[in-house]
Amino acid sequence: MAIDASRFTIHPEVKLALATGEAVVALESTIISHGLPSPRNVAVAGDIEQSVRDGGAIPATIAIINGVVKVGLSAEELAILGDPNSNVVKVSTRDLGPVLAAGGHGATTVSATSHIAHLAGIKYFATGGLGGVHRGAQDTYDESGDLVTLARTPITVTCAGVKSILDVGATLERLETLGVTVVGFGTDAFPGFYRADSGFGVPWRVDTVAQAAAIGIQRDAIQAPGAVIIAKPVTEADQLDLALHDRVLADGMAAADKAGISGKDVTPFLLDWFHTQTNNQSLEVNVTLINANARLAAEIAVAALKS
Ligand code: PSU
Ligand code: MN
Repeated sequence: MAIDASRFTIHPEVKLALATGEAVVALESTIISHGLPSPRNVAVAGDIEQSVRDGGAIPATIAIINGVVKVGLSAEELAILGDPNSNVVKVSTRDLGPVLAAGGHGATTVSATSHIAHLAGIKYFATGGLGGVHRGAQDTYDESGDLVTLARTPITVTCAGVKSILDVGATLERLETLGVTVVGFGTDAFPGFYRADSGFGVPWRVDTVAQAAAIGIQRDAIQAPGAVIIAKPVTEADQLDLALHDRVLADGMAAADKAGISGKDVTPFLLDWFHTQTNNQSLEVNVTLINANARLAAEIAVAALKS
């Protein structure tokens, strides 16, 4: 079935960039609606787009507004997503049909954003941290829908690893099983989101944007079905203190358990817990790393055009 054009609109600037073969970078919207506090979220959303422009590419933030998929948003649409009163649903791939059918607003996760970006012909995507296998998943089976979408979506995702609230080792094992390529950018250590080093290694490493771009190009050429993850660590100067991180995480998981938080609410709960309990230090780390990732994704997209 063809895409329903009345339900899928590409912003004119993004459309032109795609038609003329310019570099385009997709951005997710869950981080705006469910990952960052209002009103800072809207300002940060604008900054992330600017970071993509600074890297030489056109940003395409993806969301659902009034039941229409939007690839590239206006300032008004970013404001809707950032407003806690707008009733924005957190949308993973499984939620796309229901939210479109209901005609509501949706903020897309890494999973739904990758899917939509690929449909729109966008090959590069920047985010903060991927979802993955939650700690305690052997009992809860809580594993992010991001993993299976990345397994079947040929896109290059620049991120700071997976969120440190997860079971990082188990997530890396699942990424291997699912055929997702994990590459450290300038590092042999898999980044730990708020921390530069998660304590786990990466199977592949690159040190230049040209090398990073080449991997996506060869993945496309051989039609490997999965994503390439370019994992860029936050700098050691910018990372969250380890003792603070571990203490806040342990308290947050206990609090989530006590409050009966489950399913799609776990990640937003823990992110908010971090921001509150670290006096917004985690928020600053999050903002710093996502802007750095947006810029790097743009540079990789530009490098791919030249090769
Ligand atoms: N990383 C962040 N902030 C976020 C998320 C990731 O720094 O808000 C979001 C992403 O949209 C990711 C989602 O896809 O959390 C994963 O949620 P879950 O664990 O419920 O699949
Ligand atoms: Mn989950």
